[in-house]
Amino acid sequence: MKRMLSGIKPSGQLTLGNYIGALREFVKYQEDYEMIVFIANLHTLTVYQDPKELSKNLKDTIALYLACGLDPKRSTIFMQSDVMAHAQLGFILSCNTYMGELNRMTQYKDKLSKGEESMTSGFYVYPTLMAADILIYDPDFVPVGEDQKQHVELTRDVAIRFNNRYGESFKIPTPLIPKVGSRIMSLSDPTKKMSKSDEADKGCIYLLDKPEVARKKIMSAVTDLVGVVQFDPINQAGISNLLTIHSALSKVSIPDLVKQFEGQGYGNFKKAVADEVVKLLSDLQSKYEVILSQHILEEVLESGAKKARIMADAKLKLVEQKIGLTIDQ
Ligand code: ATP
Ligand code: LTN
Repeated sequence: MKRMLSGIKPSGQLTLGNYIGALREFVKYQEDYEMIVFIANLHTLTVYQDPKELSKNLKDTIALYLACGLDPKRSTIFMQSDVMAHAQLGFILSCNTYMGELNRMTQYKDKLSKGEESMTSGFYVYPTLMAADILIYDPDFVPVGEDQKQHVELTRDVAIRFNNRYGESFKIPTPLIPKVGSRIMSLSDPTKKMSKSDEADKGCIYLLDKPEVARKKIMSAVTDLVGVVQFDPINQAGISNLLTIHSALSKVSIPDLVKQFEGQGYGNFKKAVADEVVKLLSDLQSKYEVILSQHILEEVLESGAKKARIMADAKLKLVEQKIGLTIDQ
């Protein structure tokens, strides 16, 4: 069975973008792959987090993972900081990554161009920790949204370099980008990604939003003056985004939706999108409440970390031997 790995950074409440672009895909993948899914809590520290809020986000994230259908019996689910080998391999890999490579990372360049003054060094080297998260488990595939593809490409480059220098150590992973929904856009500014770290709350649907709040957000989503429901991301970014959301949730293809809403105004179409979103949120939230009431989260995380440590510690040991960090050469 091929192995697949991915992580979610719990730097805020999970969004509809995370669900469509990532979580929903993971649940499907566990049918056919050995899935390793972790909560990248160390990655959140690259920007300041309020400790209480972070802790709550971690709890909600893991509960929502389970509510979405990730099954701890089939998949390895754990918290990144519970497996210490990630951080240790992260440092080793940062010593095999050039600053020129990190300077080319889009997320870094974006922050730099915005004149961000409080950029931490952790943020700068974060792609090398991500490379460690991946390479330490030898996965075949890494499913990520479009925005993370560049990081998986860097991971491949670093792995190839390391293998050439020190001998075969890591499997070279392939990024997997979902076709529909790899980039759900903000409802208030459809030229930007729907993002949980975005301040504009209106543009983002959180999985724990009250259904009626989510409905309002969809109904007030930015559209255009064209007045025709059609897929044209350049000229009708808002409507195209809503089509993507509807299609991802209802599984009706975009061309079929366009036919279905031909000659109808945006109001009717938005209502249909809102119905799909409300259906999803109501279902997820009732499962989430049940999971919280069962008090199983710690047990799930500990048993996941136990499985993960066995794989990660073995890989770290091999790497340490290869680079001469041990005295048994
Ligand atoms: P941030 O919103 O803080 O920039 P993020 O949501 O991109 O962070 P993660 O939570 O780590 O970061 O993302 C988890 C997965 O969800 C990643 O694979 C990411 O690409 C995907 N994802 C996040 N936002 C969207 C979106 N708007 N559309 C599709 N996929 C998304
Ligand atoms: N960097 C990712 C989260 C992440 C991840 C990973 C994804 C951390 N480690 C390993 C896939 C594989 C993000 O910000 N979305």
